Amino acid sequence: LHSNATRVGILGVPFDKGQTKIGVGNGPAAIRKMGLIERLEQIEGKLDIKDFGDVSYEIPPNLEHQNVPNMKGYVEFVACNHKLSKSVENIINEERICVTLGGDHSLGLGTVDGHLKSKNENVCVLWVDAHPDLNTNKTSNSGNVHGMPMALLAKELSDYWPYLPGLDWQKPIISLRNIAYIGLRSVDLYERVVIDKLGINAFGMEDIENYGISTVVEMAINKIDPNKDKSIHVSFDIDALDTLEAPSTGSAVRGGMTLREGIQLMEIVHRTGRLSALDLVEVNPNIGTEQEVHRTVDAAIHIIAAGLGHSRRGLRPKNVNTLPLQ
Ligand code: 6HN
Ligand code: MN
Ligand code: MN
Ligand code: MN
Repeated sequence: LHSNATRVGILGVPFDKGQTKIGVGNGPAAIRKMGLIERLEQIEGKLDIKDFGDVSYEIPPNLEHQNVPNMKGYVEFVACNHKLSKSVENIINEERICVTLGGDHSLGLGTVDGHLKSKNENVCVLWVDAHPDLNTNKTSNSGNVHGMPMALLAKELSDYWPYLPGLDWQKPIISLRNIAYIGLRSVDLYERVVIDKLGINAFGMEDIENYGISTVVEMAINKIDPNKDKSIHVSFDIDALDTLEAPSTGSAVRGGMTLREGIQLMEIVHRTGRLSALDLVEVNPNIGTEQEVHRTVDAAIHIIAAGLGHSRRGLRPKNVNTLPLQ
């Protein structure tokens, strides 16, 4: 029955040590509780969904007393992402689209790493975010590692890091040529320098305003996957959306994408047929009123559903002849 169904794996990562606000670890539970899986089950063509639960991790004894200057929560960050990388690799190798629910965006290190190690190793990344998350421990003003995953993943930045204990499993193996940003509007000084110097594909809010979201998404995908043969990883930080659309998040920046633009972006990615991993991160149910939390979680579910084929045109009936239309 399900042989042609799109296979999906859901993975929760209740990780919050990449930043300092309480609550982002409750993101996966809030998204599940509001009915993510039930909403996905209504998608046309019926998905084959398996929930892999939440990632848990232990700190290996040799890591316990390690630290790196200006990287808060370093040990937890390393241990959690190591475990996460393996889980993502396994889920993709089961031929499932891996949907990772965060948690803060430092988990992007583990999800992209796991994707690159899977059999779909030819990966390109759409990083949908108000922020580029491209700081090193030397350039970060906050010391929060959720602002650093892209700089750890990038081949071109490997020389800018000090020795990172316990991170030997993570190879900085993706070239920034295979990455595109969409939604940027809060870029730190050195992030700006790196984006300009290395010519990173960066589509900011002004590009969305000038060209429209469809053209921006198509331009971004054409840049990072010109031969249409790569496996697409979307790392969607909910703060890419405007604060009015997604208020319950820790690094909100006004002037962002509408939910409509986010949905359109994900529908276009879905239609490529090459979506292989989707992270939905930075939903913090401890920020804002009950209504604001509801709005934010609902937006997250709309984004995920659009990426997995939910159509705003509605469902087609299985058998038109049985409809009471005479
Ligand atoms: N995020 N650029 C700021 C920093 O602290 O490095 C903000 C990072 C935000 C990270 O939202 O995933
Ligand atoms: Mn982010
Ligand atoms: Mn962000
Ligand atoms: Mn709704």
